[in-house]
Amino acid sequence: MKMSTEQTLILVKPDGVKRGLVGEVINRIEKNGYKVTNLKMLTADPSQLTQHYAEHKGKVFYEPLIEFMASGPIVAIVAQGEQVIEGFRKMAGATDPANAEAGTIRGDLAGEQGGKVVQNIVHGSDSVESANREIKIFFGN
Ligand code: DAT
Ligand code: MG
Repeated sequence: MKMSTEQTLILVKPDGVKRGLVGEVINRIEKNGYKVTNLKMLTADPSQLTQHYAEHKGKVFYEPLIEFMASGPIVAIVAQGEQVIEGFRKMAGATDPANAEAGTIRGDLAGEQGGKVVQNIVHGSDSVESANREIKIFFGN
């Protein structure tokens, strides 16, 4: 099996922060054997969000997504560990919480978001390239 220690960018989105789920998300990261190597709370500015979500520009959910992500404080976390990128995405569960399995963050905790897919508690990078790019957006060089 290929060994690779990676870093990923995790965001606890405004719904997660408002609902008091910051500790729960960090606890799950650490329980799965990953290390938190950087962390901060911030209200994202539009330029951070348009860079972060550039791949989704033009999609129907793009504007609501950006607006929602700017609607309140978020917590940005860098987590490190063996294949943490894929590992955290498994922990997060399906993008639409309605399809997320029990045992995942979205499946267990995003139950009452009334069908709003944008309110799915967490973001996790989807590749090494995305992780490096996204960590820079939120933590600088
Ligand atoms: P993920 O966050 O699982 O990587 P993504 O990168 O495809 O998902 O989309 C980014 C965010 O945009 C996602 O967390 C929630 C929102 N989103 C994605 N697909 C959506 C849809 N069909 N309707 C509404 N919001 C959506
Ligand atoms: Mg994504």
